[in-house]
Formats: sequence, structure tokens, C-alpha cells
Amino acid sequence: MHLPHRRYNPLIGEWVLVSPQRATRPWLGAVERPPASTRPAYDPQCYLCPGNRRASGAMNPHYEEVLVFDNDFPALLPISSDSDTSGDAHPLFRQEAESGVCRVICFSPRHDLTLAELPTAHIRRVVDVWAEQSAQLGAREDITYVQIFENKGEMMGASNPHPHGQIWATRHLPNEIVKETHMQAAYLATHGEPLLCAYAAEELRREERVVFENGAFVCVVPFWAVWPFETLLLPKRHVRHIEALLPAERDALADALKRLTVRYDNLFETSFPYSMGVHQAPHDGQAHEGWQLHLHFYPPLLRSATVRKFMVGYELLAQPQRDLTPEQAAQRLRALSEQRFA
Ligand code: H2U
Ligand code: ZN
Repeated sequence: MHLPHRRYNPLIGEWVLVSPQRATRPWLGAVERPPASTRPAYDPQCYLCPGNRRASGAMNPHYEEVLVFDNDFPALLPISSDSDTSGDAHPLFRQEAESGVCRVICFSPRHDLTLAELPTAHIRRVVDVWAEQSAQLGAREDITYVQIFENKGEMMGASNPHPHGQIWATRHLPNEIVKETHMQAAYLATHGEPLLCAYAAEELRREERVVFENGAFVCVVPFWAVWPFETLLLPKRHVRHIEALLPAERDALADALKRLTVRYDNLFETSFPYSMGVHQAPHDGQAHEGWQLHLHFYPPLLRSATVRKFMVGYELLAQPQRDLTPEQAAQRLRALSEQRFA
């Protein structure tokens, strides 16, 4: 379709406006400066480098692979006896106590590397740590959801270039997970199979939005993508939690993360910014048969290392919109090398 149309995102039950005829319009907007690209392997000022002191005063160990620590400035605190859960009885002034755990995960002791530059075997260690953390936090009585994510690049608000991600684990389900839980349960009830299992199989059959695949994962630009080069990593088997991935599937996830982040870096020959996250079933003791594990990548860049898409105006007030079609984006990503540019 080359005319304006809207596409339905069945995972969250929302629409995105697609305007392919607009992709060639002239651009006179902001041109952002590419971030400085040379960094030392060790930065004495960095609060994530091995052996350094963090802002809280705590010392980082001389770690060699992956480091996990409790966030020194956590957005969530453990439940305490004085947590007020009573709130206000008025329906327009609802509030409730929230509690949880925030952790930081340093992907590597090297200050100057990103996932795209780490060996696949090292990324596999990161996957294992994600799985361990998910299992450990998910087993807690006071946690129903474990959100693993990475904000990469200044453009996405990352506070430090040292490769790192975060985990926020909460007592309540966050909004996106409430939507995905509801939509996947409803799809299973109606169609008798998990939504994202059916979706992955259909995308593999159609091919036009597939970026690449390996033995256990497929990477697509989803039919309903909002961000220009948004992607979705889907397991080929039905898996609800990251810790349920088998060893060979963890290898495959590490391989997929490497190949995707290298392609992203090659797209505009820059260290490609994004927010990425693992979405998995709640850890609330329920079966969640319709839930399928997946990873979202939301990169802001549109047409160069400096020109980004903004979610403003109509998108903020009405609904998301895109010009480049998901099929065009997939074609661009598919054509790129899996050797990182030098
Ligand atoms: P981002 O770069 O994705 O914003 O995350 C960095 C996190 O690291 C941030 O949540 C934490 C911040 O609170 N942090 C520490 O826990 N200790 C420090 O010494 C500095 C930053
Ligand atoms: Zn560092």
C-alpha cells in the first residue's frame, strides 16, 4: 500500500498511521552532532569501570565479565511497614504504594565497547546474567514483573557510555505488560495458539519483514512498527520467561543480539542508539499460556547518525505515525553487512 493507511498492533491493541507517500519530503529540521566516537578502554572517571568508586561511595570490584549491583539511585524501594496502601477513596485520585528492586548490569569491564563490539561468547554471558536475575527476582513474593532493558546512547538519555543495562522489578505489572498480557490471553482464547508464535511463523512464511534468523530466533521489523527501524526478536519455540531458554537458545539469542546490533551500527556508520528491552510473562505464579518471550528494539534514528524521529505533535496527541514502511526498513536492514564498519 503506497497510500496512507493504518496498521493494527495486536500485541497492545493500538493503531499506527503509515504515510509512505511522505517519505521523500524535504528536511530542514534539526541536525544533531554525532557523539564523539573514541573512548578509552578504561576511564578513571567512570562509575561503572572496574575498581572505580561509584557516586554512592561503593567500590566496583575488578570484574572480568559482567557486573550486577543494586542501583545507587533506585526508582523503587523495597516494601516497608510504613508504606501507605490506603490511598484516597475518590475515583479521580487513585494511588497505591509501589515497591521493587532496581539493578544495574555492566555488560563488560571495557569502557569502550558496546554489545555490537563484544564477542558473541561474551554476549552469551550477559544473556545468562539476565536469565539468573530474572529467575532470582521473579521468585520473590513481592515481585510480579522483571523488566530487563538497555538505554543506549546520549540521544536516548543514557547517563554513561560504559556498556550497561538495567533491571527494574516491581510488585505491580507495568502498563505495557498489562496491555500485552491482556492481548495475548485474548488471542489464545480466540485462536488457540499464542499470538507471537503465530506471528513469527507467518512472518517467516511471508519473508518481507524478516531481517535475519538463526536456529532459535527470528528478527523482524514488525508489521506495526512505530519507530523507523524498530525490530522485534522472537523465539521460534514457545518460551514464557528468559530463564526458560535452553543453552542452545541462549547461544542463539547472543548471536541474534550481535548480528542485530552490528547491522544497526552499520546502518548510519555510527554507534546506533536505542532503547531495548526483554518482555516476558509476569512472575505472578499464573500460567500465562498465551505469553511469548520477546525483545523490542526502539531506535530513534531516521535518516542519518544525526537526524532522529521525534514523537511529537500528532503522535503525542493522537497516534503514532511513520513515513518509511516497515517493509522498506526491513529491506534496508537486511541489505547490511554483519561485519561491523571500522
Ligand atoms: P542509564 O545510563 O541507563 O540512565 O543508567 C545508569 C544507572 O546507573 C542510573 O539508573 C545508576 C543511575 O541511577 N548509577 C548508580 O547506580 N551508581 C552510580 O554511581 C552512578 C549511576
Ligand atoms: Zn567505564
